[in-house]
Amino acid sequence: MSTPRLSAQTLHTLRTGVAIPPYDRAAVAPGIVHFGPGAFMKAHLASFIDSLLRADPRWGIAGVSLRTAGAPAELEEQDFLYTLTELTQPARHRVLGALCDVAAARALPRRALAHLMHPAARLITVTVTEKGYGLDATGKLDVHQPDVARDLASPPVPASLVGWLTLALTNRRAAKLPLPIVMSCDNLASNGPKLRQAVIDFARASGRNDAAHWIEDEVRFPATMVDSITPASDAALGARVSHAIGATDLAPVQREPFAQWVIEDNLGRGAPDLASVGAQLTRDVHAYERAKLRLLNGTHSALAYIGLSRGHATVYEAMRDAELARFVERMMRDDIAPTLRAVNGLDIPDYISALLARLRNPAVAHRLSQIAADGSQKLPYRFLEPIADLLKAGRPIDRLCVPVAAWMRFVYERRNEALDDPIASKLQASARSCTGDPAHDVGRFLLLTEIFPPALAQEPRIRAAITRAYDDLRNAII
Ligand code: CS2
Repeated sequence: MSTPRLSAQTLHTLRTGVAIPPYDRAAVAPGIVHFGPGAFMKAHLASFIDSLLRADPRWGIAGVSLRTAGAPAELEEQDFLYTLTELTQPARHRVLGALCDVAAARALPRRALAHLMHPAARLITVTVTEKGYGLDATGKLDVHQPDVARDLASPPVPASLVGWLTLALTNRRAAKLPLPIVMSCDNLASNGPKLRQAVIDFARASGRNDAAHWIEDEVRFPATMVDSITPASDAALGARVSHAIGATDLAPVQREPFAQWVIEDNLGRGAPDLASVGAQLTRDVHAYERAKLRLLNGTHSALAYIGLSRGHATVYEAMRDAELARFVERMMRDDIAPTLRAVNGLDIPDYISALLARLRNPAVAHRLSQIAADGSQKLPYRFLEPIADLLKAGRPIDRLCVPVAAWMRFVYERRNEALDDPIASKLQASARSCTGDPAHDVGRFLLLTEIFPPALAQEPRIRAAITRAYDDLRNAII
Protein backbone atom coordinates (compact mmCIF):
# COMPACT_ATOMS: atom_id res chain seq x y z
CA MET A 1 0.00 0.00 0.00
CA SER A 2 1.45 3.40 -0.90
CA THR A 3 2.01 5.99 1.85
CA PRO A 4 -0.78 8.59 1.94
CA ARG A 5 0.02 12.29 1.55
CA LEU A 6 -0.14 14.52 4.63
CA SER A 7 -3.35 16.60 4.42
CA ALA A 8 -6.36 17.63 6.47
CA GLN A 9 -7.93 14.33 5.51
CA THR A 10 -5.08 12.11 6.62
CA LEU A 11 -4.18 14.14 9.73
CA HIS A 12 -6.01 11.79 12.06
CA THR A 13 -4.42 8.69 10.60
CA LEU A 14 -0.82 9.65 11.46
CA ARG A 15 1.33 7.46 13.72
CA THR A 16 0.68 7.74 17.44
CA GLY A 17 3.14 10.06 19.14
CA VAL A 18 3.03 12.61 16.30
CA ALA A 19 1.56 15.86 17.66
CA ILE A 20 -1.20 17.35 15.49
CA PRO A 21 -2.99 20.72 15.79
CA PRO A 22 -5.23 20.44 18.87
CA TYR A 23 -7.65 23.09 17.57
CA ASP A 24 -10.32 23.34 14.89
CA ARG A 25 -8.50 24.64 11.80
CA ALA A 26 -11.79 25.57 10.15
CA ALA A 27 -12.31 28.18 12.88
CA VAL A 28 -8.90 29.85 12.37
CA ALA A 29 -8.93 33.38 10.86
CA PRO A 30 -5.85 34.88 9.14
CA GLY A 31 -4.87 37.55 11.68
CA ILE A 32 -1.20 37.55 10.63
CA VAL A 33 0.18 38.23 7.17
CA HIS A 34 3.72 37.01 6.82
CA PHE A 35 6.23 38.14 4.17
CA GLY A 36 8.80 35.42 3.45
CA PRO A 37 7.12 32.13 4.40
CA GLY A 38 10.34 30.09 4.17
CA ALA A 39 11.83 27.45 6.44
CA PHE A 40 12.72 29.82 9.28
CA MET A 41 9.21 31.21 9.70
CA LYS A 42 7.68 27.73 9.29
CA ALA A 43 9.96 26.41 12.04
CA HIS A 44 10.05 29.37 14.42
CA LEU A 45 7.19 31.86 14.26
CA ALA A 46 4.61 29.29 13.16
CA SER A 47 5.45 27.04 16.11
CA PHE A 48 4.68 29.87 18.57
CA ILE A 49 1.48 30.71 16.69
CA ASP A 50 0.44 27.07 16.55
CA SER A 51 0.53 27.05 20.36
CA LEU A 52 -1.39 30.34 20.49
CA LEU A 53 -4.18 29.01 18.28
CA ARG A 54 -5.20 26.58 21.02
CA ALA A 55 -6.48 29.54 23.01
CA ASP A 56 -7.18 32.13 20.34
CA PRO A 57 -8.18 31.21 16.76
CA ARG A 58 -7.80 34.77 15.46
CA TRP A 59 -4.14 34.42 14.56
CA GLY A 60 -3.74 32.10 11.61
CA ILE A 61 -0.92 33.02 9.20
CA ALA A 62 -1.38 33.96 5.54
CA GLY A 63 2.01 33.89 3.81
CA VAL A 64 3.07 36.24 1.02
CA SER A 65 6.07 35.14 -0.95
CA LEU A 66 7.95 37.85 -2.86
CA ARG A 67 10.63 35.73 -4.46
CA THR A 68 9.06 32.50 -5.66
CA ALA A 69 7.40 32.74 -9.05
CA GLY A 70 4.55 30.30 -8.51
CA ALA A 71 2.35 29.08 -5.67
CA PRO A 72 4.04 26.50 -3.42
CA ALA A 73 2.22 23.44 -4.73
CA GLU A 74 3.65 21.10 -2.06
CA LEU A 75 2.05 23.08 0.73
CA GLU A 76 -1.19 23.71 -1.06
CA GLU A 77 -1.63 20.00 -1.76
CA GLN A 78 -1.16 19.38 1.97
CA ASP A 79 -3.76 21.98 2.99
CA PHE A 80 -0.78 24.04 4.29
CA LEU A 81 -0.01 21.41 6.92
CA TYR A 82 3.60 20.37 7.40
CA THR A 83 5.81 18.70 9.98
CA LEU A 84 8.23 20.48 12.28
CA THR A 85 10.97 18.11 13.40
CA GLU A 86 12.71 19.14 16.60
CA LEU A 87 16.25 17.81 16.55
CA THR A 88 16.39 16.17 19.94
CA GLN A 89 17.53 12.59 20.46
CA PRO A 90 15.18 10.97 19.56
CA ALA A 91 13.61 13.62 17.31
CA ARG A 92 10.11 14.98 18.03
CA HIS A 93 7.67 15.46 15.15
CA ARG A 94 4.86 17.97 15.32
CA VAL A 95 2.43 18.78 12.51
CA LEU A 96 1.70 22.51 12.49
CA GLY A 97 -1.54 24.01 11.28
CA ALA A 98 -0.92 27.74 11.75
CA LEU A 99 -0.35 28.46 8.06
CA CYS A 100 -3.65 29.04 6.20
CA ASP A 101 -2.41 30.08 2.77
CA VAL A 102 0.64 31.19 0.80
CA ALA A 103 0.23 33.67 -2.05
CA ALA A 104 3.13 34.18 -4.46
CA ALA A 105 2.94 37.95 -4.89
CA ARG A 106 4.24 38.01 -8.46
CA ALA A 107 1.91 35.32 -9.78
CA LEU A 108 -1.09 36.07 -7.56
CA PRO A 109 -0.88 39.73 -6.53
CA ARG A 110 -4.62 39.99 -5.90
CA ARG A 111 -4.54 37.10 -3.51
CA ALA A 112 -1.60 38.68 -1.67
CA LEU A 113 -3.38 42.02 -1.49
CA ALA A 114 -6.59 40.36 -0.28
CA HIS A 115 -4.67 38.96 2.69
CA LEU A 116 -3.15 42.35 3.44
CA MET A 117 -6.58 44.01 3.20
CA HIS A 118 -8.39 41.45 5.33
CA PRO A 119 -10.05 43.36 8.19
CA ALA A 120 -8.87 40.67 10.65
CA ALA A 121 -5.18 41.12 9.70
CA ARG A 122 -3.63 43.00 12.63
CA LEU A 123 -0.04 41.87 12.49
CA ILE A 124 2.34 41.83 9.52
CA THR A 125 5.49 39.81 10.18
CA VAL A 126 8.58 39.64 7.98
CA THR A 127 11.39 37.12 7.40
CA VAL A 128 12.86 37.96 4.02
CA THR A 129 16.54 37.68 5.15
CA GLU A 130 18.96 40.60 5.19
CA LYS A 131 18.95 41.13 1.43
CA GLY A 132 15.15 41.45 1.25
CA TYR A 133 15.15 44.94 2.79
CA GLY A 134 17.03 46.79 0.06
CA LEU A 135 19.31 48.59 2.54
CA ASP A 136 22.77 49.98 1.84
CA ALA A 137 25.91 49.48 3.96
CA THR A 138 24.83 52.21 6.38
CA GLY A 139 21.44 50.53 6.95
CA LYS A 140 19.43 53.07 4.91
CA LEU A 141 17.09 52.29 2.05
CA ASP A 142 19.05 51.95 -1.19
CA VAL A 143 16.80 53.62 -3.75
CA HIS A 144 18.97 52.18 -6.55
CA GLN A 145 18.34 48.58 -5.54
CA PRO A 146 16.53 47.23 -8.67
CA ASP A 147 13.20 46.20 -7.06
CA VAL A 148 13.07 49.37 -4.97
CA ALA A 149 13.96 51.62 -7.93
CA ARG A 150 11.23 49.97 -9.99
CA ASP A 151 8.64 50.33 -7.22
CA LEU A 152 9.34 54.04 -6.80
CA ALA A 153 7.32 54.59 -9.97
CA SER A 154 4.31 53.04 -8.15
CA PRO A 155 3.62 50.16 -10.55
CA PRO A 156 0.27 48.41 -9.95
CA VAL A 157 2.09 45.37 -8.51
CA PRO A 158 5.14 46.12 -6.36
CA ALA A 159 8.18 43.85 -6.26
CA SER A 160 9.97 44.98 -3.11
CA LEU A 161 9.09 44.50 0.54
CA VAL A 162 8.94 48.26 1.16
CA GLY A 163 6.74 48.68 -1.93
CA TRP A 164 4.27 46.09 -0.70
CA LEU A 165 4.22 47.44 2.86
CA THR A 166 3.60 50.99 1.68
CA LEU A 167 0.80 49.81 -0.60
CA ALA A 168 -0.82 47.72 2.13
CA LEU A 169 -0.59 50.44 4.77
CA THR A 170 -1.91 53.23 2.55
CA ASN A 171 -4.73 51.08 1.15
CA ARG A 172 -5.78 50.10 4.65
CA ARG A 173 -5.72 53.73 5.68
CA ALA A 174 -7.91 54.70 2.70
CA ALA A 175 -10.34 51.87 3.50
CA LYS A 176 -10.39 52.91 7.19
CA LEU A 177 -9.32 49.43 8.29
CA PRO A 178 -7.54 48.86 11.61
CA LEU A 179 -3.82 49.50 11.39
CA PRO A 180 -1.57 46.45 11.58
CA ILE A 181 1.65 46.25 13.57
CA VAL A 182 4.63 45.62 11.26
CA MET A 183 7.19 43.30 12.82
CA SER A 184 10.55 42.47 11.28
CA CYS A 185 11.80 39.06 12.43
CA ASP A 186 15.08 39.08 10.50
CA ASN A 187 18.67 39.16 11.62
CA LEU A 188 19.38 42.88 11.34
CA ALA A 189 20.60 45.17 14.10
CA SER A 190 17.61 47.36 15.10
CA ASN A 191 15.41 45.51 12.63
CA GLY A 192 12.19 47.33 13.58
CA PRO A 193 13.57 50.88 13.40
CA LYS A 194 15.41 50.07 10.15
CA LEU A 195 12.30 48.71 8.47
CA ARG A 196 10.29 51.68 9.70
CA GLN A 197 12.82 54.13 8.29
CA ALA A 198 13.02 52.22 5.01
CA VAL A 199 9.23 52.34 4.54
CA ILE A 200 9.10 56.04 5.42
CA ASP A 201 12.00 56.80 3.04
CA PHE A 202 10.32 54.79 0.31
CA ALA A 203 7.01 56.61 0.71
CA ARG A 204 8.84 59.93 0.62
CA ALA A 205 11.02 59.02 -2.37
CA SER A 206 7.93 58.00 -4.32
CA GLY A 207 6.40 61.41 -3.71
CA ARG A 208 3.91 60.38 -1.00
CA ASN A 209 4.93 62.77 1.74
CA ASP A 210 1.59 62.65 3.41
CA ALA A 211 1.72 58.84 3.64
CA ALA A 212 5.28 59.08 4.95
CA HIS A 213 4.20 61.41 7.81
CA TRP A 214 1.24 59.25 8.61
CA ILE A 215 3.35 56.06 8.75
CA GLU A 216 5.85 57.88 10.96
CA ASP A 217 3.13 58.95 13.39
CA GLU A 218 0.80 55.98 13.40
CA VAL A 219 2.39 52.64 12.51
CA ARG A 220 4.29 50.57 15.05
CA PHE A 221 7.41 48.71 13.93
CA PRO A 222 8.63 46.88 17.04
CA ALA A 223 12.18 45.50 17.05
CA THR A 224 12.59 41.79 17.70
CA MET A 225 15.24 39.17 18.23
CA VAL A 226 14.43 35.76 16.80
CA ASP A 227 16.52 32.67 17.37
CA SER A 228 16.37 29.02 16.44
CA ILE A 229 18.97 27.16 14.42
CA THR A 230 17.14 25.89 11.34
CA PRO A 231 19.14 23.67 8.97
CA ALA A 232 17.74 23.78 5.42
CA SER A 233 15.23 21.04 4.60
CA ASP A 234 16.62 18.28 2.39
CA ALA A 235 15.62 14.92 0.94
CA ALA A 236 16.92 13.12 4.04
CA LEU A 237 14.53 15.14 6.22
CA GLY A 238 11.63 14.34 3.89
CA ALA A 239 12.34 10.61 4.10
CA ARG A 240 12.84 10.71 7.87
CA VAL A 241 9.62 12.65 8.49
CA SER A 242 7.48 10.60 6.14
CA HIS A 243 8.68 7.43 7.86
CA ALA A 244 8.09 8.85 11.35
CA ILE A 245 4.61 10.26 10.78
CA GLY A 246 3.32 7.57 8.41
CA ALA A 247 2.47 9.99 5.58
CA THR A 248 4.39 11.72 2.81
CA ASP A 249 5.25 15.31 3.69
CA LEU A 250 6.86 17.31 0.88
CA ALA A 251 7.30 20.48 2.94
CA PRO A 252 8.80 19.54 6.33
CA VAL A 253 11.14 21.76 8.33
CA GLN A 254 13.63 21.04 11.10
CA ARG A 255 15.18 23.02 13.89
CA GLU A 256 17.01 22.66 17.18
CA PRO A 257 14.69 22.37 20.20
CA PHE A 258 15.65 25.85 21.43
CA ALA A 259 13.54 28.74 20.11
CA GLN A 260 13.53 32.31 21.39
CA TRP A 261 11.47 35.34 20.34
CA VAL A 262 12.19 38.61 22.12
CA ILE A 263 9.91 41.50 21.18
CA GLU A 264 10.05 45.19 21.95
CA ASP A 265 7.29 45.86 24.41
CA ASN A 266 5.39 48.54 22.52
CA LEU A 267 2.82 46.54 20.59
CA GLY A 268 -0.13 48.61 21.68
CA ARG A 269 -3.69 47.35 21.54
CA GLY A 270 -4.97 44.62 19.26
CA ALA A 271 -1.80 42.48 19.22
CA PRO A 272 -1.85 38.73 19.84
CA ASP A 273 -0.84 37.59 23.32
CA LEU A 274 2.56 36.29 22.28
CA ALA A 275 3.85 36.32 25.86
CA SER A 276 1.32 33.58 26.68
CA VAL A 277 3.21 31.23 24.34
CA GLY A 278 6.71 32.02 25.49
CA ALA A 279 7.74 35.19 23.61
CA GLN A 280 9.62 37.66 25.85
CA LEU A 281 8.34 41.23 25.76
CA THR A 282 10.94 43.71 26.92
CA ARG A 283 12.04 47.33 26.65
CA ASP A 284 15.63 46.05 26.31
CA VAL A 285 15.24 44.20 23.03
CA HIS A 286 18.33 45.84 21.53
CA ALA A 287 20.60 44.29 24.16
CA TYR A 288 19.24 40.83 23.31
CA GLU A 289 19.41 41.49 19.60
CA ARG A 290 22.99 42.65 19.67
CA ALA A 291 24.12 39.76 21.88
CA LYS A 292 22.48 37.25 19.57
CA LEU A 293 23.66 38.77 16.30
CA ARG A 294 27.25 39.11 17.45
CA LEU A 295 27.65 36.00 19.58
CA LEU A 296 25.55 33.46 17.72
CA ASN A 297 25.49 34.74 14.16
CA GLY A 298 29.04 36.11 14.33
CA THR A 299 30.32 32.78 15.63
CA HIS A 300 28.33 30.96 12.96
CA SER A 301 29.99 32.98 10.21
CA ALA A 302 33.43 32.53 11.75
CA LEU A 303 32.87 28.76 11.88
CA ALA A 304 31.60 28.83 8.29
CA TYR A 305 34.42 30.75 6.60
CA ILE A 306 37.25 29.34 8.71
CA GLY A 307 35.67 25.89 9.03
CA LEU A 308 35.12 25.40 5.30
CA SER A 309 38.76 26.23 4.60
CA ARG A 310 39.75 23.56 7.13
CA GLY A 311 37.65 20.92 5.38
CA HIS A 312 34.61 20.85 7.67
CA ALA A 313 31.05 20.61 6.34
CA THR A 314 28.84 21.26 9.38
CA VAL A 315 28.86 23.38 12.52
CA TYR A 316 29.05 20.22 14.61
CA GLU A 317 32.19 19.08 12.75
CA ALA A 318 33.77 22.53 12.99
CA MET A 319 33.19 22.56 16.76
CA ARG A 320 34.99 19.21 17.05
CA ASP A 321 38.11 20.89 15.64
CA ALA A 322 39.66 21.74 19.01
CA GLU A 323 41.73 24.63 17.70
CA LEU A 324 38.79 26.23 15.94
CA ALA A 325 36.46 25.68 18.90
CA ARG A 326 39.01 27.36 21.18
CA PHE A 327 39.35 30.23 18.74
CA VAL A 328 35.60 30.94 18.62
CA GLU A 329 35.18 30.61 22.37
CA ARG A 330 37.94 33.20 22.91
CA MET A 331 36.39 35.42 20.27
CA MET A 332 33.06 35.26 22.09
CA ARG A 333 34.34 35.72 25.63
CA ASP A 334 37.30 38.07 25.16
CA ASP A 335 36.38 40.10 22.08
CA ILE A 336 32.61 40.18 21.53
CA ALA A 337 31.38 40.05 25.14
CA PRO A 338 33.02 43.41 26.06
CA THR A 339 30.98 45.07 23.27
CA LEU A 340 27.70 43.92 24.84
CA ARG A 341 25.49 45.17 27.61
CA ALA A 342 24.03 42.78 30.18
CA VAL A 343 20.41 43.42 31.07
CA ASN A 344 17.95 41.86 33.42
CA GLY A 345 17.48 38.27 32.26
CA LEU A 346 20.53 38.25 29.99
CA ASP A 347 23.78 37.17 31.61
CA ILE A 348 26.45 37.26 28.90
CA PRO A 349 28.85 34.53 30.22
CA ASP A 350 25.89 32.17 30.77
CA TYR A 351 24.50 33.04 27.35
CA ILE A 352 27.85 32.12 25.78
CA SER A 353 28.01 28.80 27.62
CA ALA A 354 24.49 27.93 26.47
CA LEU A 355 25.38 28.90 22.90
CA LEU A 356 28.47 26.70 22.88
CA ALA A 357 26.32 23.76 23.96
CA ARG A 358 23.83 24.49 21.16
CA LEU A 359 26.62 24.61 18.59
CA ARG A 360 27.83 21.21 19.82
CA ASN A 361 24.43 19.51 19.45
CA PRO A 362 25.20 16.25 17.61
CA ALA A 363 21.58 15.95 16.41
CA VAL A 364 21.84 19.15 14.33
CA ALA A 365 23.56 18.85 10.93
CA HIS A 366 23.79 22.54 10.07
CA ARG A 367 25.76 23.00 6.88
CA LEU A 368 28.49 25.64 6.91
CA SER A 369 27.73 26.41 3.25
CA GLN A 370 24.20 27.49 4.26
CA ILE A 371 25.63 29.97 6.77
CA ALA A 372 28.36 31.14 4.35
CA ALA A 373 25.74 32.43 1.88
CA ASP A 374 25.07 36.17 1.57
CA GLY A 375 28.27 37.20 3.33
CA SER A 376 28.03 40.75 1.98
CA GLN A 377 24.84 41.19 3.99
CA LYS A 378 26.08 39.52 7.15
CA LEU A 379 29.62 40.82 7.64
CA PRO A 380 28.64 44.35 8.75
CA TYR A 381 26.54 43.49 11.79
CA ARG A 382 28.38 40.27 12.68
CA PHE A 383 31.93 41.67 12.58
CA LEU A 384 32.39 45.22 11.36
CA GLU A 385 30.18 46.87 13.97
CA PRO A 386 31.79 45.04 16.90
CA ILE A 387 35.25 45.77 15.45
CA ALA A 388 34.36 49.48 15.35
CA ASP A 389 33.18 49.26 18.99
CA LEU A 390 36.43 47.57 20.06
CA LEU A 391 38.52 50.21 18.33
CA LYS A 392 36.55 52.96 20.04
CA ALA A 393 37.16 51.29 23.39
CA GLY A 394 40.89 50.94 22.66
CA ARG A 395 40.75 47.14 22.72
CA PRO A 396 42.52 44.69 20.38
CA ILE A 397 40.71 43.84 17.15
CA ASP A 398 42.97 41.12 15.76
CA ARG A 399 40.82 38.08 16.48
CA LEU A 400 37.61 39.59 15.12
CA CYS A 401 39.44 40.46 11.90
CA VAL A 402 40.22 36.78 11.26
CA PRO A 403 36.71 35.80 10.08
CA VAL A 404 36.63 38.91 7.86
CA ALA A 405 39.87 37.79 6.23
CA ALA A 406 38.50 34.23 6.02
CA TRP A 407 35.48 35.57 4.14
CA MET A 408 37.84 37.32 1.68
CA ARG A 409 39.69 34.05 1.13
CA PHE A 410 36.36 32.24 0.74
CA VAL A 411 35.31 34.67 -2.03
CA TYR A 412 38.77 34.57 -3.61
CA GLU A 413 38.65 30.78 -3.83
CA ARG A 414 35.23 30.94 -5.49
CA ARG A 415 36.15 33.65 -7.98
CA ASN A 416 35.23 31.40 -10.89
CA GLU A 417 32.51 29.28 -9.28
CA ALA A 418 28.96 29.75 -8.09
CA LEU A 419 28.80 32.16 -5.16
CA ASP A 420 25.57 32.60 -3.24
CA ASP A 421 25.39 36.34 -2.60
CA PRO A 422 23.20 39.17 -3.92
CA ILE A 423 26.33 41.01 -5.12
CA ALA A 424 28.15 37.86 -6.26
CA SER A 425 29.33 39.26 -9.60
CA LYS A 426 30.82 42.33 -7.94
CA LEU A 427 32.57 40.21 -5.34
CA GLN A 428 33.95 37.91 -7.98
CA ALA A 429 35.21 40.83 -10.04
CA SER A 430 37.17 41.98 -6.97
CA ALA A 431 38.39 38.45 -6.35
CA ARG A 432 39.57 38.10 -9.93
CA SER A 433 41.69 41.21 -9.55
CA CYS A 434 43.52 39.65 -6.58
CA THR A 435 47.13 38.60 -7.01
CA GLY A 436 47.73 36.53 -3.89
CA ASP A 437 49.63 39.39 -2.24
CA PRO A 438 47.81 39.92 1.11
CA ALA A 439 48.04 43.73 1.23
CA HIS A 440 46.93 44.05 -2.38
CA ASP A 441 44.05 41.56 -2.10
CA VAL A 442 42.71 42.95 1.17
CA GLY A 443 42.91 46.44 -0.36
CA ARG A 444 40.75 45.28 -3.30
CA PHE A 445 38.06 43.83 -1.07
CA LEU A 446 38.01 46.85 1.22
CA LEU A 447 36.98 48.95 -1.79
CA LEU A 448 33.56 47.26 -1.72
CA THR A 449 31.54 50.13 -0.25
CA GLU A 450 28.40 47.94 -0.16
CA ILE A 451 30.07 46.16 2.76
CA PHE A 452 32.87 48.32 4.14
CA PRO A 453 32.02 51.93 4.96
CA PRO A 454 34.97 54.02 3.66
CA ALA A 455 35.90 55.32 7.13
CA LEU A 456 36.28 51.77 8.38
CA ALA A 457 38.09 50.56 5.25
CA GLN A 458 40.62 53.37 5.56
CA GLU A 459 41.35 52.75 9.23
CA PRO A 460 45.01 51.55 9.18
CA ARG A 461 44.64 49.25 12.22
CA ILE A 462 41.75 47.39 10.60
CA ARG A 463 43.54 47.09 7.27
CA ALA A 464 46.71 45.81 8.98
CA ALA A 465 44.87 43.26 11.13
CA ILE A 466 42.86 41.86 8.21
CA THR A 467 46.00 41.69 6.06
CA ARG A 468 47.91 39.77 8.75
CA ALA A 469 45.01 37.32 9.16
CA TYR A 470 44.66 36.89 5.39
CA ASP A 471 48.32 35.96 5.23
CA ASP A 472 48.18 33.60 8.24
CA LEU A 473 45.10 31.80 6.94
CA ARG A 474 47.10 30.69 3.92
CA ASN A 475 48.95 28.48 6.38
CA ALA A 476 45.79 27.63 8.35
CA ILE A 477 46.99 29.78 11.27
CA ILE A 478 44.18 31.25 13.35
C1 CS2 B 1 22.82 31.64 10.52
C2 CS2 B 1 21.41 31.93 11.02
O1 CS2 B 1 22.61 31.22 8.21
C3 CS2 B 1 23.01 32.01 9.06
O2 CS2 B 1 23.55 33.06 8.77
O3 CS2 B 1 23.73 32.30 11.32
O4 CS2 B 1 20.44 31.49 10.13
C4 CS2 B 1 21.17 31.33 12.41
O5 CS2 B 1 21.16 29.93 12.35
C5 CS2 B 1 19.89 31.82 13.03
O6 CS2 B 1 19.89 33.21 13.08
C6 CS2 B 1 19.71 31.24 14.43
O7 CS2 B 1 18.69 31.88 15.08
